[in-house]
Amino acid sequence: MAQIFKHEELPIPIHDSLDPVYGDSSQLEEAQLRFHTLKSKFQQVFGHAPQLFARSPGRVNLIGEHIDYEGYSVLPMAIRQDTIVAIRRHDEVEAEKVLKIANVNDKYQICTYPADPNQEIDLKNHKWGHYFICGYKGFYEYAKSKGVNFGAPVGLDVLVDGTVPAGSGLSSSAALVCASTIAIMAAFDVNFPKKEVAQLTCDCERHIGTQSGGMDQAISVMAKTGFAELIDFNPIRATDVRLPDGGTFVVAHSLAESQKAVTAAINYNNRVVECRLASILLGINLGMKPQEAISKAKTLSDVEGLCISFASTRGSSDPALAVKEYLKEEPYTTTEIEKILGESLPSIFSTSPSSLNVLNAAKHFKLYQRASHVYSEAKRVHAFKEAVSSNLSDEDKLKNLGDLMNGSHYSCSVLYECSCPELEELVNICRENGALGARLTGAGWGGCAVALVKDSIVPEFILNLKERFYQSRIDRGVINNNDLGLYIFASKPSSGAAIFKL
Ligand code: NG1
Repeated sequence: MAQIFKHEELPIPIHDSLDPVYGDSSQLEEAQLRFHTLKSKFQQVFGHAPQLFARSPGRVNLIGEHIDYEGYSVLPMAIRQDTIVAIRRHDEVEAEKVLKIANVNDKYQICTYPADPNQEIDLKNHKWGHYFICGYKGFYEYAKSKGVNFGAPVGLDVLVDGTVPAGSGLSSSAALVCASTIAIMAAFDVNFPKKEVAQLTCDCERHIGTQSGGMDQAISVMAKTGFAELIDFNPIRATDVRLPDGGTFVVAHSLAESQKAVTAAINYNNRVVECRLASILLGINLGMKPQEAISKAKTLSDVEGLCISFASTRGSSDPALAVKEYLKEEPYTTTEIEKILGESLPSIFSTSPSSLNVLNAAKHFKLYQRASHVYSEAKRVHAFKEAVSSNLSDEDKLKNLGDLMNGSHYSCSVLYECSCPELEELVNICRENGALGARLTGAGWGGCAVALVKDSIVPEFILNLKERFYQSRIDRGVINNNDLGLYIFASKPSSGAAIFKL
């Protein structure tokens, strides 16, 4: 325990060479090339060398989907793909007080923002550079809360290089927000404990308009090579999980891009609002007064105790029993819910513009299905962790984990409705080709699937997936054959965020 506590208390590591993060193999050569390119491009764009670099990895969530924002633990691991941010802070005397954010990938045009940390992010006009501004605003808000004053804002030159595919469910957005925030911190010569950086980056990513949980930022900041992590919230905490030998997680992209920020009102934030409404209705049915439920039941974990007390009257400890008893399967209309609450929904959500967008777009609310998913998925996370630490043979452990992953996918697809036809096809092909389990990973509605595959069949598995899923897409020109490695890869747990002063 003492050691885990220490890890979270430690600041973001600062390295003067690449090998502590990128190892000493071909990955190191690749990284050396990336950093070299970044340096020369920085010089070319800004006429100066960068002051330092920060990197933060993407992640694949092994189990625990759409439950972090409900306060439940999740179990992701960091992947090798990451985002590197090169930065230079201007001197106070330099006239130009502007943030210039460029990307090594020409697809992303240079974005310019004022250096004002209080600026509003223009959510109607989505730009990739907004994610940097999330970090920028978050950094100043955090400094203010700690009573640190950095004086008048100065200009920043920034160059980004990311290898986490965008909209893939592998947390490209969190990798960018975390790397940006950490680069800004380092440029101002400050560093904070990892658990504080995890919380701060989670809070600041919400400036983009999604009501995200803290999983992605927590794993990106706190990951350790060789371990998946069980992430708990309130407060954020990471516990190492060593995965059983003999199995490999293969990540495969469905090639459907999930535009989470753009579709938030009908997808991601819609589910957050549905979970809140389900919590309030459960609270009322389990004895709370409507006003009390509205003010206290923010997430399904807030009413879990009441649900368990109810279940205990039936000889069970499963909160889902209360869901079955008190929520109806048919979707609820706004009028129906308002009648139960005695208050209009826009008034309940009046302080959250992104929730008001959800209310405007929603035709009905599937409360039974969403709550059933959350409570069952939370149990699967713990079952996963228990299976890993059990006395079972590695083979039986892997089989158990595979079954839990399949259960998670079913729940995401049928109850939470966050899958899509491409993901369904991909997950089925994975299972038909020998995966012990396969599921969508991340927010869903596109992006990646993760499959648990016996080590011995990994090359054959990847070849089969190429033939059955990717070949027709290569033939249609959706992707290039040479890029296949970007869309399907086996992944080992890699390390978390770091600062480089090279
Ligand atoms: P991705 O897959 O990165 O969009 C999102 C949320 C997570 C979590 C998952 C679903 C952000 C930054 N991340 O992940 O917190 O809720 O969906 O489990 O919004």
